Amino acid sequence: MTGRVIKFYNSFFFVQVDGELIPCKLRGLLKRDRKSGSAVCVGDFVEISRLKDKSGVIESVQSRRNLLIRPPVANIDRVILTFAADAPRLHPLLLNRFIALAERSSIGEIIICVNKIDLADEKFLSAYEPLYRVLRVSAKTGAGIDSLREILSAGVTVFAGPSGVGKSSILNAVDNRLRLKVGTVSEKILRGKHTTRVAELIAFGGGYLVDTPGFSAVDLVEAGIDKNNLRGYFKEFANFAGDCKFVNVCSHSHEPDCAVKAAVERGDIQHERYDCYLSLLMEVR
Ligand SMILES: Nc1nc2c(ncn2[C@@H]2O[C@H](COP(=O)(O)OP(=O)(O)OP(=O)(O)O)[C@@H](O)[C@H]2O)c(=O)[nH]1
Ligand SMILES: [Mg+2]
Ligand SMILES: [Zn+2]
Repeated sequence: MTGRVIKFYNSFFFVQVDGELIPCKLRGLLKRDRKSGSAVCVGDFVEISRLKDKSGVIESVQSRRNLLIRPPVANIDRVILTFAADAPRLHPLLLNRFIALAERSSIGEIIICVNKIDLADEKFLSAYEPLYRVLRVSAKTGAGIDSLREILSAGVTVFAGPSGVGKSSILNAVDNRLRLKVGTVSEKILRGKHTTRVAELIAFGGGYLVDTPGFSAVDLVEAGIDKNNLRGYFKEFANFAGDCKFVNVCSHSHEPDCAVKAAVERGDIQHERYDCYLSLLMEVR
């Protein structure tokens, strides 16, 4: 039987086969390469066999269309990078770190969503609107939730972002039957307690929503980002990089006659994006 992994919980992969949710263990062969990455992820399509006790065994995993690295979710259609206008405040470097990671994961559609617009005015993201779709919402007042809901009606959508920004709250606002657990920011920060513990595919409309545990410290190197590929994840650089003197190898940092740097000086590439690029480049070097 073929099914889809909906969640991993209590050492079982829960595989959806037609209308049924089957708790499955891994075939020993698959288990072995688990430490080298995830042999099976939420979102994977898998072949399973049934045991007498109604549980199952995952025999093999179908090849993935894509894989979001943090949190690991396979075969997704869009990622909504979620932040808060305040509490916790949004910083450009964190935003660009998340964007680079999403670009690295080959996700078709990357959307930036700023929640808690009832708390503070959010201005700096308008500079990102030529690059990515930006949504401004409030789970509390319901502002922007209708247009968000429309985007979610098909495909698999993952909500990713720091703890406390309100990912679970937004999903509850989108569909009040979900009743996902929500925690206070002070609980999360003072006690280091993340409210959402596991990523889970939740059926919604014709697709799935994925609530994920928040995270902030993302190791880019661990995600396969290095000094040679990082520039490829700043997509607007590609419009200019062909004119660099050291075409294809220019890191757009110290080289002479760099067309990306020239574009930054002319204002054709946003300064903030470029500064974040340089910071992340230092980090992966
Ligand atoms: N003022 C305001 N507070 C909000 C809004 N959305 C969520 N909150 C609050 O923010 C806190 C965190 O919300 P959660 O939904 O648990 O955040 P999360 O991103 O799911 O956090 P993790 O599961 O730990 O990753 C809660 O106290 C919510 O009530 C909003 O739009 N406005
Ligand atoms: Mg949550
Ligand atoms: Zn260059």
